[in-house]
Amino acid sequence: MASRTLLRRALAGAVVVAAAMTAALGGATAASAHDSLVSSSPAEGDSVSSLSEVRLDFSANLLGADGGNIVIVVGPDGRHYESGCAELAGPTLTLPVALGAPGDYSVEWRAVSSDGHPVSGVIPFTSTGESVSAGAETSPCASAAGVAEETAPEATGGMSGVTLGLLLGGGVVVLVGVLIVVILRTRTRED
Ligand SMILES: [Cu+2]
Repeated sequence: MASRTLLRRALAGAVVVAAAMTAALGGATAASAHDSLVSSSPAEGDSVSSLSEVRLDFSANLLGADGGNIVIVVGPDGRHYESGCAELAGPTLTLPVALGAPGDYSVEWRAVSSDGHPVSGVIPFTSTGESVSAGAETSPCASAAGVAEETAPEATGGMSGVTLGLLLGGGVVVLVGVLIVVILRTRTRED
């Protein structure tokens, strides 16, 4: 009987820990209420015949951390068509641009949310206008040059290291719970 009580306690313990892990995961998701992009010019899928400035409007004032807010414009040839750095004014980022040959372009942005978290995205658009720039291999904006590549993958909402760690941790907890149950069952039989 004592073994059965132990077994029940172990099971109850495993369930409680598993529930706590689930709650932690749920909490991590709920806490990700960052500022979001409200509108942009150009907007996703827009076709423009001329463009001298990209404008991104967010749901709250962004943090103006040095180099934290980055916007670039990549052309059909993979070259940079921003002609400077993004400028922050409250909830709005603006970027001077000079586009090249007609084709598919994308605005790639990364911003520091008012809660300190980075948010990012990609806005594809099409240019039908005449080329006014040959573009550049790297961004003319020093703070954008180093991080241009990391803006795109984040936009798809990939699993963060923290989420992955919690999932792995949850798996280990479940495994330990199962082991405890198996050990206790074996002992019960021996009794
Ligand atoms: Cu956040």
